[in-house]
Amino acid sequence: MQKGDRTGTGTLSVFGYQMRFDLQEGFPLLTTKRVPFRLIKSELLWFLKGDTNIRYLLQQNNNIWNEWPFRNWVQSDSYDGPDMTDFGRRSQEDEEFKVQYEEQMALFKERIKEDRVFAEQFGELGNVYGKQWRDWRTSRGETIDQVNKVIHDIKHNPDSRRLIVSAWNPEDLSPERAALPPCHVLFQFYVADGKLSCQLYQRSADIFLGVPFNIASYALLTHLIAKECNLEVGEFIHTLGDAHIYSNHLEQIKTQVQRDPRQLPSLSISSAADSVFDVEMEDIQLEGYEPHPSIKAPVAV
Ligand code: THF
Repeated sequence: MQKGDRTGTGTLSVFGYQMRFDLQEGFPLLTTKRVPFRLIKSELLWFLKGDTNIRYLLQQNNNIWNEWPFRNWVQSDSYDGPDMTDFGRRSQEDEEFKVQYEEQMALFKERIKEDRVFAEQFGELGNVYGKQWRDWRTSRGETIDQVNKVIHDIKHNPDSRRLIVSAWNPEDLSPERAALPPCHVLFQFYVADGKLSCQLYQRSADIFLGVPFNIASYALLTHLIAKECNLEVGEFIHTLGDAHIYSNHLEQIKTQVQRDPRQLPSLSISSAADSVFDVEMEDIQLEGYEPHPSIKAPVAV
């Protein structure tokens, strides 16, 4: 059904949908358009480090999280450039504005990379995934490393029905505490027949842009954790809450669904990295990825 949304873009939406991917059949990266896997890798490694500042992403030339800190910057008292109110929508409607926006964004990115103090203040997304996964703060002032704990539990108590990591922390949902409440809210592991499966609950799913990233990201996480725990990979089960197509992605999707899927690529992880926390970009390689060409679309902010 048609449904309004926070960003004002407009969507077609359904509530509740589930997909299953057998990770033994290949690595689930879309072949009906090229999905930039290096961005998925660097984002996941960034989450796993517990990092919540876009500086690391920019150093890896990954721009997928820039819009949120940029908005904080242009709304702050320290910003004195041209008015950037509603930059997402306006840069699509107004060519002249788009030039200005791109200039300001380029300056912002340079400054985050060059100026550490600026990055600490304006590159922060707040208590987003990395924080909740690795450094959840309790009311008693303790911290919980959920990812480390779940790996320990998979190794020592694989039948447990509590193999869960939650990014949803009700205390941290306001804009002052986090740039965006988590979309991929909670994941659970399951061990059977020597295989590790993972199910993700995603409350809000941007079908064209986000979901291909999210599937590949959790498939990669499952591979990494399975390797550390000496398990094979099982299934990735993706459960969606509000599954939506933004109205400005419809043409792109019409093109995409006319294409025939191709053979899935396979993943190889270097044996050099014992722990998921030591894995580096070069340790993860994709083989046999021959997708249809990429299809561009604007991200709703
Ligand atoms: N907000 C919205 N509206 N959609 C999302 O998918 C989304 N994410 C994260 C946070 N907020 C979101 C950010 N993840 C792209 C991909 C994933 C993102 C954000 C943006 C994107 O633009 N991908 C392009 C390539 C970009 C590039 O090459 O730099 C693509 O074609 O895939 C959901 O987790």
